[in-house]
Amino acid sequence: MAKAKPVKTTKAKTYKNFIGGSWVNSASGKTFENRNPANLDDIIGKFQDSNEADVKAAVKAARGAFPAWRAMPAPVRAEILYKAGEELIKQKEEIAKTMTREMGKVLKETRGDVQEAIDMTYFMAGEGRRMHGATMPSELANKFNMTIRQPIGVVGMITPWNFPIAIPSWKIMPALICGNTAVIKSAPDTPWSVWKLVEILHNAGLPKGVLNMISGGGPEAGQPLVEHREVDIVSFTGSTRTGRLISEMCAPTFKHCSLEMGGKNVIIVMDDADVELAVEGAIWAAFGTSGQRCTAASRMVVHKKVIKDFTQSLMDKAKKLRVGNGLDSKTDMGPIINEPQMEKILKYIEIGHKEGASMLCGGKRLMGIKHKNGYFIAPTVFAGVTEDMTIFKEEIFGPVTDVVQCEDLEDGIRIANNTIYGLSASIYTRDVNSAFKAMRDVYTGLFYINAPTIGAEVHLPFGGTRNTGNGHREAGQQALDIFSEWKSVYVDFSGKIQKAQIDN
Ligand code: UN1
Repeated sequence: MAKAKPVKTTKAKTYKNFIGGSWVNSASGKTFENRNPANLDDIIGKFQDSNEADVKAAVKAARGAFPAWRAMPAPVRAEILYKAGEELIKQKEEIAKTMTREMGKVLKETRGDVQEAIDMTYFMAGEGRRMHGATMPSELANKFNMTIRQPIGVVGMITPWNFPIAIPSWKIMPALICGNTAVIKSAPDTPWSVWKLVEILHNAGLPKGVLNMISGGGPEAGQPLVEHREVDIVSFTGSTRTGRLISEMCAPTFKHCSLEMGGKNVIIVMDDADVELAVEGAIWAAFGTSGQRCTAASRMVVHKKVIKDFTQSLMDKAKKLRVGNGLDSKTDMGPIINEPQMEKILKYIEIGHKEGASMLCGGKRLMGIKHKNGYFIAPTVFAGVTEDMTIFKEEIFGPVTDVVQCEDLEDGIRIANNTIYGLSASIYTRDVNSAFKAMRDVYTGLFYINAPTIGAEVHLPFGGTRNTGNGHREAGQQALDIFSEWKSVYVDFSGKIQKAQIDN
């Protein structure tokens, strides 16, 4: 869980867990440090190193708060969300700056992260006055049928570091608007952003115990949260490996479990595409957030007729990206989140090399004066990548992308689908027929036409097929299906016994 071997220690504030409406220390009294991956001398704060005892206290608080929260009318619950949304708007710039210090991505992206949380908060607050069910005719006279949503109970949330406030909001806002209570465990690399969101919701008037927060590691705090018998739903975003373990832990008690996991996202570039537009999209999708997005484009599948131009331009533009501290307005790409992640990316680069792909640029850790105090990797482009290579198959989660040649549209679609994942895909083409064929036949949860693989909006469902997910969708009204259960209601106003399906 440690971020790095620190160089110096600056004075740091200690942040607490939030349980039952109070800010509290961890049961063990231990804390851990949260350092800036662009500058390891910069310490954001100390955070509680939570364990099972903290999980138990948090779940108990959430359970205790459930009956009253469930009974509160959804539009009244929504008022609290609206207030939180207003506060997020007020604090957007300050939150973005600290988030950049906390996890590295450039300021315009952390502003976007906060904006996404604002959008989600307002969108879900709106659901407080919608949350539609349906009314249906009955097969019997004088009988009325309808469906209503009901909250489930306590939600355990485990969130990642790459969208430190947006993704927690994807889980917290729909869970709360539906009438559930929750315990969120923040990612060890980004506890501040979650702390901030929780503080804002608390100040907006959330009743005690409705939302509880603990910080700490996966095995120490995440696992007891997933396994706690009073947790009814687990909502997780992170690696496919961890998601599989969580799914197994939830299975014995049929605990609901919503998983948002890895990707090996693809941009298909056809011979009739606006190649420069495709390159711009590729740069944004491959190197935005230093490639540390589940939706990052790590495979460029390019028609043989335009592959030369595309690759040349991609390489030229990747080389020009300015890598550095995300707070500097001249920086295009920030650092890698932590040392183990950086090592993992460098390992994949080495494997790409060994397996025979040609590295056109990047491929190494940056160690100059601007970089030596953080974890920076130069934007890396591999050409000549084939489908048998490890870098074609596995999620790297870093600033590394592959260029793969295709023969035609059918071949491009086939290569795009040759993956165990299915989060996001895109096609650049000017031919409407090609666009629609690819849209239909590429098996992913997100699909873009003439746009990169990133940029999902909060009112559309977000999630993926195959090993990316387990069938759920976050965001959009579809997120409500994770955090509520349907009840079918039959009202008989005939005053006599009526029997469905029985002949007389
Ligand atoms: C992620 O890729 O990890 O679609 C989340 C986007 C963002 C969310 C991405 N709205 O780019």
